[in-house]
Amino acid sequence: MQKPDILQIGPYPEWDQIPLDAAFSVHRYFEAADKPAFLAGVGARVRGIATRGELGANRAMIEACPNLEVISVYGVGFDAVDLDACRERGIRVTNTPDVLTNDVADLGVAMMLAQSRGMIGAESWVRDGSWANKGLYPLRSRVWGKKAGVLGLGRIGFEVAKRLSGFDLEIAYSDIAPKDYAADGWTYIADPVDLARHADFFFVTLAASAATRHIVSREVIEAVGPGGMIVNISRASNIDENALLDALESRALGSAALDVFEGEPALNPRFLELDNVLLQPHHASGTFETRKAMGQLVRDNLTAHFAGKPLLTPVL
Ligand code: 8YV
Repeated sequence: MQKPDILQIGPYPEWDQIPLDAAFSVHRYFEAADKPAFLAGVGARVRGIATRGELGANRAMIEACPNLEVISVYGVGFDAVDLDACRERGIRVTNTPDVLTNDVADLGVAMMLAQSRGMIGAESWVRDGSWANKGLYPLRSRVWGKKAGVLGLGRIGFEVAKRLSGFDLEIAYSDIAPKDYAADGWTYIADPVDLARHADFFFVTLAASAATRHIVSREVIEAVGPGGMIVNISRASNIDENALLDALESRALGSAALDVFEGEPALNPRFLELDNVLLQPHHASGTFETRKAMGQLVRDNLTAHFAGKPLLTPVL
């Protein structure tokens, strides 16, 4: 039987690439020097797209594939897929929820701890001889017992809040409505600005969409304030990045810990000048165990689709 043709938007680890190549006729978009010419050549044969959360699939790609049936995203976020273009043609879309939830929550909490306790600077303090030459490392802010605000109590937000409870933080959250699965003692605060006023640590954990763009506005950022920290493990588009940079520069916001950036992997050079931001390379789901489970789910969704079976984790 002929293998279905799929377009692969970005690279995967070898342990995913080998079984993907075995099951499908794979056209590697990311290796093409002339991408429009590549799409014009293979587009008509393509029945599936395998992509990554941050890469998605834009309208031009989708329109270049007139026989496209399904897009399988390696990631929980599918905001970079043009869903309108998919809806117009009945193209199915899948993602990889659940398998990455705990790792993403772990990294968010680790970023909060690392940034609050100055662990990156403290590491340099040891390595560059400052400890021996200058003495004790400057004091940093306590974490436990403070107030956390979690913007978006979905799967990842819930796991973040659960972990933060273990650090004796007082939890408040915002979402479109109170959640019945929130633990006793977690306070619902509808308005993000009010949540920000309450929070020492403000976690951005909501799924990104056009509706949530810049939901963390200048007003929200300033409400977190000079003593507060913003942690973003969702998508850069959820935060007004210019307002964030202004506030970090002026110290209207105390600090930030970020795994996602507008235009990543390039980032606004203003970030590199700041000593009050922890920068991470969008790797919250980046463990062997989780990435293997994500890769498997990407393939399982494609396989189910081409076998005429129900998709495992459809979003459209
Ligand atoms: C990336 C992500 O897909 O789950 C998401 O939405 O953004 C990530 O897991 C991952 O970095 C692989 O590209």
